[in-house]
Amino acid sequence: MADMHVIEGQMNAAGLHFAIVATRFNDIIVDRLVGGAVDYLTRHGADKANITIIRIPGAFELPIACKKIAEGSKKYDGIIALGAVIRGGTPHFDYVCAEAAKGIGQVSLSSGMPIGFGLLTTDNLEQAIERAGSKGGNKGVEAAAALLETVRVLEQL
Ligand code: INI
Repeated sequence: MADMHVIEGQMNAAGLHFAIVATRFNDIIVDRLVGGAVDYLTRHGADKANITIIRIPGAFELPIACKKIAEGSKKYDGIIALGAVIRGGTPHFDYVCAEAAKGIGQVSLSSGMPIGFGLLTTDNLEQAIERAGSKGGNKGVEAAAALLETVRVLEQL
């Protein structure tokens, strides 16, 4: 039997341009996600000069910022969307999470721009801390890794 043809992404960020969109809301957590994403990209060959960090108010604003970046110019090969929504006592959490996740997905599909989804949605601050560089890993690193792999796969399709 002939060998299968397998397409997969090389984890090499050299020469690529990235936009990291990060919320100011819960910045104590989000700054750790940003640090993780930048660290991952540079350790995989990205030039720091090719990484742009864009700060926005909260997770609800992630889709519109991603849309503007994706459609506004051809400056970037991919976007990493970072934020943290932490459940409070009201349904506000559910609306913000749903709009952010749905909106980012829509922007990615309609624009064709790959977006790494690094939005923490947790019940409390402790769970967020766990996923921002402690025992649960770092969601910013995961989003950067997924984005890089996706960029490298899409360029072969
Ligand atoms: N934005 C977040 O990024 N995280 C949150 O936990 C959060 N909570 O809990 O309210 C939050 N709200 C702000 C929202 O994203 C918008 O910035 C705001 O509603 C103005 O549009």
